[in-house]
Amino acid sequence: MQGQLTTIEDHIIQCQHEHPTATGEFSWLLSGITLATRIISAQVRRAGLNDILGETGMTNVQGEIVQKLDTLANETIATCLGYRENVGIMVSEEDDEPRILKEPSAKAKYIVLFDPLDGSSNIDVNVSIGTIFSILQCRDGIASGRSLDHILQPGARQIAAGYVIYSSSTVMAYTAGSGVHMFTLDPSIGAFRLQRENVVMPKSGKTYSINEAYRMQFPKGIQNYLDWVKTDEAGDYGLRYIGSLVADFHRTLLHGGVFLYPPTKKAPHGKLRLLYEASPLAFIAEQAGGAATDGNKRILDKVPTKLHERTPLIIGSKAEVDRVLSFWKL
Ligand code: P6P
Repeated sequence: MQGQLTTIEDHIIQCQHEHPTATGEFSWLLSGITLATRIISAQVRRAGLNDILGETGMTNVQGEIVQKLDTLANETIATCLGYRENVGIMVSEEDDEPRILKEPSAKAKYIVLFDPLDGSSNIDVNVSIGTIFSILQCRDGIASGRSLDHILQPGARQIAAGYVIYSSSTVMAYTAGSGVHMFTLDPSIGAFRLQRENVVMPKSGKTYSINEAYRMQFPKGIQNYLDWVKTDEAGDYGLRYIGSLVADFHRTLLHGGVFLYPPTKKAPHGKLRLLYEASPLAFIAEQAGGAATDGNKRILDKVPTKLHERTPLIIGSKAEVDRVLSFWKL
């Protein structure tokens, strides 16, 4: 399907024989996300021209200062998904509680979880930012009204996951369990066009991505890894850290290497959120042949205990993730 004009919606429907979730209703759901991210992309591109840079003066449930574009992105996604009759519950990094759009039912069976604008502290300095999303299915047989019972599922149960990076171009990557596929937004037609099918993460890569300013707060094993990468034995490792998870992950997916956000004294359980950051990116990483762990457990096996649960995250090429673990677990 390369070359011809294949939109993401076409792709889902054309592949539906490959996996059960890619039915027309799934394509309809995903079109709500692509519509929202097209609107967000347009706003991000004009951020310096409209009065949407800077802070709202509010603080979110994460204790982070909310940027104007955070709020805009959050409400845009909520509005676009609100028109999808098959979405029952929405979970956002920006919302204290889940939004119950419709009581979970055979019809309103999907749960969409998202970080509407990850890396938003970088907005004002024109650094790449992104949207991350995860799609779960409501569980059968659970009494309605107990939304957390539907939401707190391990990442291995995701129906689909993806991200959109707003950078020199706007690129969406998604998986529905049959490989990772990448699309570039073509502003001239307002559609995401197929760029690459079945993206494979390089099996290894000498790029490590971590905020070394926290070195003294990391576990000793991580400090030992950070010493090792600088030795002649390791060879020519390079450090790349954008400080925007979606951008650091996108580079890792395409070029290989490893991204690390270990526990720190300030964030003893890690800084990144399990349900709508680590889990969706772990699904993509594994579908592309990579790996993702919290240092003890595969990210996709972790059963969340609360909505905004945080987790340490080591994600990237399998050989590099295994190498980090070999130092951490010494
Ligand atoms: P630090 C952005 O605020 C974010 O949530 C991720 O996008 C990014 O990977 C991380 O935090 C950066 O955190 O502590 O290095 O500034």
